[in-house]
Amino acid sequence: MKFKPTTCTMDKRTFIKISGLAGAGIVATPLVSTLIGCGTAPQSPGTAAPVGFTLPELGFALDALEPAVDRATMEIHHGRHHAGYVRKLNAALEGHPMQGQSLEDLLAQLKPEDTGLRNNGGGHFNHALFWTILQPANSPADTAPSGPLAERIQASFGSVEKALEALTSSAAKRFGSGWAWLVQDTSNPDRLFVTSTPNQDNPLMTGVVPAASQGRPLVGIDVWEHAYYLNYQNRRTDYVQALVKRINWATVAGLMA
Ligand code: MN3
Repeated sequence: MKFKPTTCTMDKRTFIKISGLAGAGIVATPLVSTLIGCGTAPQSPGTAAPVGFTLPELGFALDALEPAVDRATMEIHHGRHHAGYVRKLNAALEGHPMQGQSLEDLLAQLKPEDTGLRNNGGGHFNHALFWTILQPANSPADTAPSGPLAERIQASFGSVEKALEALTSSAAKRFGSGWAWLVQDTSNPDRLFVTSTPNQDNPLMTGVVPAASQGRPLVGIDVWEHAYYLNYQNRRTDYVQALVKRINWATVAGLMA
């Protein structure tokens, strides 16, 4: 059974319900893009309805990630940067043959020269995932991986600490703007790995990123300066170390195939 969103806006309650069910093995596990992704808004016959993706709401208050991420950074990051990717993605899709496709399908078809869709489609997906896998400091949700996710981390990295070290190191070494990822190998679901990509590229862009970076993204860490510079200035590693403590591992487990 494939989850079909009824609107283009991510609904956190729906997401939690679905990821909970998915964790119990009842339904196929959705990618975040499936939850946010429809290229066309519902249309009534005879109306010129607006077409496109919409900015998903945050599932928490703007200051809920403090002190790891400050409120001002969140305001600008979600309300301006992410909103800008959505707006430019919709503009790039106007009259484009890929208009109306899910974000996941769109990303998988991109070629390196599809600059507008690559930067803004990636920007929309990456940020939607980012907001989804973070949780407030006072959240009652799981704070450590468990079940199959914990087993796969153990088998792939040796321990959760080593997995987080690999992720933090990958984030620190990414030169310039980009993302560090925890990825599930699509041909061997028991294998998780860490990689990084430049700009707004991501592991779903199989026509763009190297084979070693392709797979199912479970965690994305934004290392663009806009994600941390107000509070951390050039201390990227401090930001990443604080951020990985805010990962909602129950949500991440629900994103695994
Ligand atoms: Mn960003």
